[in-house]
Amino acid sequence: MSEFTVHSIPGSPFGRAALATLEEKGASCRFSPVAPGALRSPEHLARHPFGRVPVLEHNGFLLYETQAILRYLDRVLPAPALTPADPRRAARMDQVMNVNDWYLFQGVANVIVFHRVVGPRVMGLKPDEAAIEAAMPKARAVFAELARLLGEQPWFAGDALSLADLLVAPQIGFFTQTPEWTVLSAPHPNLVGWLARMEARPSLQATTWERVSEMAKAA
Ligand SMILES: N[C@@H](CCC(=O)N[C@@H](CS)C(=O)NCC(=O)O)C(=O)O
Repeated sequence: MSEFTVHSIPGSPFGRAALATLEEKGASCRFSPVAPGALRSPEHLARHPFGRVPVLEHNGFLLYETQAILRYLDRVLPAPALTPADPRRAARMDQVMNVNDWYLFQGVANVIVFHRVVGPRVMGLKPDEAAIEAAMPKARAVFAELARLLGEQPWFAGDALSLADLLVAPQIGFFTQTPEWTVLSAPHPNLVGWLARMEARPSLQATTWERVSEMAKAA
């Protein structure tokens, strides 16, 4: 049995970042599906008091918050390193990870991706067009800033893949399934190229919504 267990929901971009990081490290893991209706169950709240996913379990050690999970994996599985040694590159990595959590997810992905992709697919909801429209100015600003931070580098922290790429790619990947992507991506060919490089990686290919749903069925 694998020493790592990821408790998550298929389709969760944060869960995918944890799974993709394990893939990049060549580490196997057990996927433990959490039913969306069970997020507030006593069993799950004992793992994650805020009732979210993912949660990593490693030989009895439980950890929630995706950034903490990714950094922990990078420490206990040091090769290949996914944090730059150079302080400024590492700072850029940290900055992009926070942009993901504070500006891309909050008020942008959790509105646009929710109403366009997750709500319709998981709950059969109709998109709230007014909410999507209201989120667009912030979405434009966030994509412009991510494109600026990426610049002409292959990866967000420079020449080598880092935890920032693995956290952001699952989140941005969802936008390609929305009509808003045409407008949001048009000014940023560097971001489009980066996403194509990310999605071609075996770690991302192994952790699509469909592949994680298969893991959940097999669990
Ligand atoms: N800050 C958390 C965010 C995790 C998060 O929001 N996960 C979503 C799924 S992608 C979730 O659990 N949503 C359940 C809910 O909002 O009730 C992390 O980095 O792990």
